[in-house]
Amino acid sequence: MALFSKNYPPEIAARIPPGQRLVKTWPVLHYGPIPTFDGTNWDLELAGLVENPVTLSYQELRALPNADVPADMHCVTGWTTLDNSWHGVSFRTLLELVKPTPEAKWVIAHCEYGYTSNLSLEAMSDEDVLVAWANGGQDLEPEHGWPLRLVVPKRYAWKSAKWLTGLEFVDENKRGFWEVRGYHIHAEPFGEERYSYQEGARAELEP
Ligand SMILES: Nc1nc2c(c(=O)[nH]1)N[C@H]1C(S)=C(S)[C@@H](COP(=O)(O)O)O[C@H]1N2
Ligand SMILES: [Mo]
Repeated sequence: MALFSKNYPPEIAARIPPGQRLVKTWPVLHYGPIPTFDGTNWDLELAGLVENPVTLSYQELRALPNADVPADMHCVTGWTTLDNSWHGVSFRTLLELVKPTPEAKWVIAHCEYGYTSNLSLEAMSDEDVLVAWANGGQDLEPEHGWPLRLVVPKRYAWKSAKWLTGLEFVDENKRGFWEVRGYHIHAEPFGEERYSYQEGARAELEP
């Protein structure tokens, strides 16, 4: 409808998934309170079906090879931001460290206050997936996930779990916080995979 259409140049329009609108500011969106972080009492636990489970202190995590990842962001409520620049550690670097066993097919992100999200290991293994502590050259604000968040650019942003405390490798699909509330396990914005009823019968089993 003309009322809602914006005349973006084609190269911009091509980056806005169906049903999404571009916003200029960076909205804050989450369920529940914002945790505080004072630099102590924090670690990242990498566990489950891996050869080498590790618990990383904040210093240990940041000492791993760092990565810069440009990415767009799409929230299932309808907003999209373009050209974010994330800084952190590539998920692939964490994979090399822990070495998932062949049985590992899914990854559960665990966060402060019990928020979880799940994704297939295949989706997580994309080269642009990272755990990040900075955006646009600045440390993340607490409301955007400080001290660490997951970033999965090619999936709706509820998969980009803020206040990350652990990544668990499992052999079956265990739905996360929004996934049990009717949202999609794969959540690809360009396929408009918003809701679980769109998943199809095999989705519970097939990564
Ligand atoms: N721990 C946690 N992470 C979360 C959420 C949440 O409720 N808790 N909400 C998700 C949703 S729905 C979105 S759209 C993004 C928003 O990230 P932002 O607030 O940095 O824009 O965070 C995601 N990560
Ligand atoms: Mo969202």
